[in-house]
Amino acid sequence: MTATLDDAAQQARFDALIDADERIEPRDWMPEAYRKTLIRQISQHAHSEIIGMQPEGNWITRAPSLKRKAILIAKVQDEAGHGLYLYSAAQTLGISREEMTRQLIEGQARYSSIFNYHTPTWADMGAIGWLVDGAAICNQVPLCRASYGPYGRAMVRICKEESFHQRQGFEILLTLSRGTPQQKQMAQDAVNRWYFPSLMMFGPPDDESPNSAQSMAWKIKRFSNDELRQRFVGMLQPQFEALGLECPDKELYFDEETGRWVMSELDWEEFREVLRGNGEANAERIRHRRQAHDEGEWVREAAAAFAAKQQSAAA
Ligand code: FAQ
Repeated sequence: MTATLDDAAQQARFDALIDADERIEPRDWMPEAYRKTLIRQISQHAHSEIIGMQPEGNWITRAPSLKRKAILIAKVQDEAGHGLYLYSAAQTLGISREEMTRQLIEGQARYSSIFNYHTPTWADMGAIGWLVDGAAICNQVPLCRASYGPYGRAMVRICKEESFHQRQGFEILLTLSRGTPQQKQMAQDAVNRWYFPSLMMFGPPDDESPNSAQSMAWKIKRFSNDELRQRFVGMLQPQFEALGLECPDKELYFDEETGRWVMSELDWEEFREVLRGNGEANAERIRHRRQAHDEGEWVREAAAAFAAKQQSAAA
């Protein structure tokens, strides 16, 4: 029946679903700009999960015990799974997995700025789990209510796994913080390096965020970049105390009057440079991903041959 509706009626039906906080599903008509925005955000998100495997994957062979190694392997594997759910959600919008992969390995696609930093010490695994997965949860819990059904549903499972990831990162830092003075220093040093970049994961300040207003009107995003950053900073402060570590932002205070955290100015020039591809690890991340893609060609060929064989057997 919807196929007979004209554009204005389709738009009115779409607006009514959004207003009523109902979900848009792949079968539904949607404005072209809504589809494009979702493809942009979901594919960037998927790429982040996939590229995000690299900084931690780098430590799998060097984790300090068998138990730590098993946990880290499981975590990195979870991130691969998140990438796959998200690529599948994006595919429901009409873009192919091949096209998204091409955009990534040819360096045309964005992925989170945070994965362009190096991981020189074991404590970085703690800082990534606590701060990076922590920021990811803060950003992604509201996305469980995103107006596009396949995206919101993918986020539910992803968030459950991310909260395990955050706790494992916290526990690594706690163990180091209660260890020798050198171990505690290593934990503090990792937190010093990851704290500010993790705050930039939420995106540019609201007055420089071109996509926020429309994404919020469409109920893809439920909170602005700065609102989520505020929430995250507040969440971290008691955890710093529990860890016995210091917050690297020495100017941070809570303004009782406005009810907001006042933090030192983030280095937005550094953020822009990372987005331009000039972060410390951008080139390495893409080179590595391209190499993995090339080396995986025989696996894709074998999977396609197997699928064709099954199909002809079923015919
Ligand atoms: N990095 O107008 P806005 C994870 C771009 S998953 C790079 O504010 P929007 C799990 C933005 O794309 C982490 N680019 O944009 C894990 C836009 O450029 P465009 C990923 C950024 O979309 C843990 C331009 O700046 N999470 O960590 C960044 O409304 C450990 C203007 O920005 C998600 O992707 C950035 N940080 O808001 C995995 C969550 N920020 O596209 C492994 C879903 C902004 O116009 C290990 N995404 N840009 O060329 C979102 O919530 C939103 O897309 C934001 C940005 C909040 C990231």
